Amino acid sequence: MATYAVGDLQGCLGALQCLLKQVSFDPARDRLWLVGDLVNRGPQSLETLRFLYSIRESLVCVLGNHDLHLLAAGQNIERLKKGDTLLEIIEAPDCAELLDWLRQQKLMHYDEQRNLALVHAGIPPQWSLRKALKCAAEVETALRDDNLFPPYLDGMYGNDPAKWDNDLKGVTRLRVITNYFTRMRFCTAEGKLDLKSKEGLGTAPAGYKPWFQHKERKTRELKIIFGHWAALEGNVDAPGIFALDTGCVWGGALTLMNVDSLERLSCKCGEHGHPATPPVAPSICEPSSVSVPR
Ligand SMILES: [Mn+2]
Repeated sequence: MATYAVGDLQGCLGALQCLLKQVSFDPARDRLWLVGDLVNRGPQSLETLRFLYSIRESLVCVLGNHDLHLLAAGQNIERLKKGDTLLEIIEAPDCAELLDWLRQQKLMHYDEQRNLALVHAGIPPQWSLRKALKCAAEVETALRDDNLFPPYLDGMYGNDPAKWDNDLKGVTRLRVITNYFTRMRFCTAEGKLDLKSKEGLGTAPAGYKPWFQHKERKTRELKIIFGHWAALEGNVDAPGIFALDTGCVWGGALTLMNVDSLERLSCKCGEHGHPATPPVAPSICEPSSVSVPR
């Protein structure tokens, strides 16, 4: 049995199948961890989701901002933005089944034996492992609760407040938690977010750093696998931190890592006879509208 983690799929099913073939992935024996952003922008969002659903017993999946956006659009189709490629999912006959499965997924997975966490964007520096798990669980509970689910999705969008406060309540509290786990790149040591900057390590706004670079970070003993940040190109300068988003949907490659040997493989869309990926939006990695979580 082997355990692999794979970067942001965003509908790049061809590249995923290329990688699974390379490692002779067997769903009956092996495990696949997904950093989230399973869908959107890429060519085969619906088929990607269907494939993942078919091997769901072999998956560990955390949700990304695009997955949450899909859940929100599934409740209200008017939330779809230019460049989203999610309509095919919402109009599919098996949409309810697929989104019901997606709703059950987590914001954070923690593997105690490996001392390893899986998140989409990151864990803010001011949170301990215990705190992070507790906060992730608050959102996971809202996702699974029929009464909390609609107001959570309504209140999820937005950049404010930029910083965690234990006294936050309701959907505002859930929004900040969601922004940390699914959208964060740069923040201060106290966890104040800058959600506008999306480029590489050297482009931090004054006073901010990549979330994993703060030396005060409370989870620095924990190994963390994350995606979301294509501009890093899989490279970080922090021990125990593994960036897997290598921008497949933007003409880069999809990266798969064996979580024990740390060996990495990559496949580009279009390689090995798999369909090429024409990204819908030309040059940006995420929705340009501020009303969409990035
Ligand atoms: Mn993302």
